[in-house]
Amino acid sequence: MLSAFASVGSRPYSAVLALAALGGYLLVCLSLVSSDLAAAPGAATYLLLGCWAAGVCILLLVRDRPTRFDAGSLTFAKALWANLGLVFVAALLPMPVRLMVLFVPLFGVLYTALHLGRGYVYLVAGLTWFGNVVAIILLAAQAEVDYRVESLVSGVFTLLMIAMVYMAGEVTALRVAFSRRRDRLNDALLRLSDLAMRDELTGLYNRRYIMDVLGQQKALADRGHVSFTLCYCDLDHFKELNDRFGHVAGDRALKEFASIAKGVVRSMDYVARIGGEEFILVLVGADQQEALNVSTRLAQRTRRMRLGAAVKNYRLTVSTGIASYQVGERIEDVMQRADLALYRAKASGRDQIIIAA
Ligand code: GH3
Ligand code: MG
Ligand code: MG
Repeated sequence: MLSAFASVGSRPYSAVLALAALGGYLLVCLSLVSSDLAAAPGAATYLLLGCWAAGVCILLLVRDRPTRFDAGSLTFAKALWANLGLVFVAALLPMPVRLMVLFVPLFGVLYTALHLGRGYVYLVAGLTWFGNVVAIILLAAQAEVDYRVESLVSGVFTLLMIAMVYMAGEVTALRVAFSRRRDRLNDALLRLSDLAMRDELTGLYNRRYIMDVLGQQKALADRGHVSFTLCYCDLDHFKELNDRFGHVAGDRALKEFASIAKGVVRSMDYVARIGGEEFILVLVGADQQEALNVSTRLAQRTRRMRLGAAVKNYRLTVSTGIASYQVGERIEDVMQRADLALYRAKASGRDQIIIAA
């Protein structure tokens, strides 16, 4: 019953399964009640079982809030209700069978520890124990009971419940430790995948990642969806900047250029550093004219770029080659066309933007 309850909502037909478990359970109760095996049932017992069955139906109808853990959807109410049903029916049973049935709610407490927090586990355990006391008091009110046997059973049940609560605490602690470790691993995985796709110095996408992006954009364009235009940028005379002002100033210029480049594109575009002072802008859905506008803004801002107090009177510029993707061509082809345009921009004096033929 407990696991049928736990699976409600997590598997197809799980509510039907839980209802079938409830039907079977009630069938056992009724056959016990109608046989002379059961310990003298009365109106109160029927009332209790009726309330319990109604509670099960309500719990099956109520939509649970998702729990922190993925396994099933066992809530506190479901766990408690399943356990209470068991201790109530156990009180009706003749002695050896009753002891066996009383073991089930004990395992129910352990099972609850797989799904719920420590506090709820203690509550389920305490209320199950209390439910058992109520069931025995009800039984004693309706039929002759041997108080010595009842006290012995209750005592053993109490001790076993304490042991189960202890074990449930250990299970919860293990589960919490595992879930913390899983969270840490997920964080590390996220960090690693971020490192794998980004350039360390500028934080822009790296060559590997931008090649993947280009593959995806090509697939979209070839299927008649949105196309793209490439801007291949190379900083002019960058070696000179390094030679005159040092690598630290060069690194600073690269970072500054990266942030300018990110600022001139839209959020759907991509900016990558593909080599030392070479960058690629992938402008999604943009044509050559739009790419020219973006590149012009980039060139203007690069000229105005501040390189720090140590680098005075040095104007950094950028040359750009633009190529729009033509359906069916290879990624290497469009990159080569942009590269050739960039080469022409360099050849015509740098600080130029050339559109590929
Ligand atoms: P051109 O105008 O023809 O592009 O000339 P250039 O000097 O920019 O080109 P070249 O290829 O001769 O030199 C590129 C320089 O970029 C050389 C290298 O020291 C520098 N560089 C490459 N990666 C880094 C980096 O991560 N940090 C710094 N500071 N410099 C770098
Ligand atoms: Mg270069
Ligand atoms: Mg250069």
